[in-house]
Amino acid sequence: QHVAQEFTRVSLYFCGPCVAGWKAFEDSCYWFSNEKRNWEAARQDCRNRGADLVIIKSEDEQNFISRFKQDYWIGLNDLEKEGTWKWVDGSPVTLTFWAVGQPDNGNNDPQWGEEDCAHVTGSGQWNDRSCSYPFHWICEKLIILQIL
Ligand SMILES: [Ca+2]
Ligand SMILES: [Ca+2]
Repeated sequence: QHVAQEFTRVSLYFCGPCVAGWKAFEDSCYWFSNEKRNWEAARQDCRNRGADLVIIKSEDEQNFISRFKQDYWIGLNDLEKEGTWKWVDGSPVTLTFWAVGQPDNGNNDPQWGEEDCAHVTGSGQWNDRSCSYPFHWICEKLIILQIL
């Protein structure tokens, strides 16, 4: 048991808490896609990785995400009921970082169509966009430490 504990401690120190390709931040690992996909396909990719689209729960996490200065799908949509935003894990949306004037559901402009999925923009603020639009995406997985 002592050896197992020591192994965990040493591997966390040298390898970090996340597997290769994932970035650690607080108690989660994050994966940033190189490709662009629609929201549903992006979410499916995260689920295939044992994760889900990122859920932003704090100002620190928002700052971490916005450091990458790119459009990324996040795990937030109002697909079920227009104007009622929900995180993919069903948790309530308490803290938001919408850009000024957003979400606007496409502002009734046929050019944009219905906008039911949320993404972070290059400036880090959130916007709603048609779920069929291809963006990069961020997956998040909780770090579960099992110290034997
Ligand atoms: Ca909408
Ligand atoms: Ca919008």
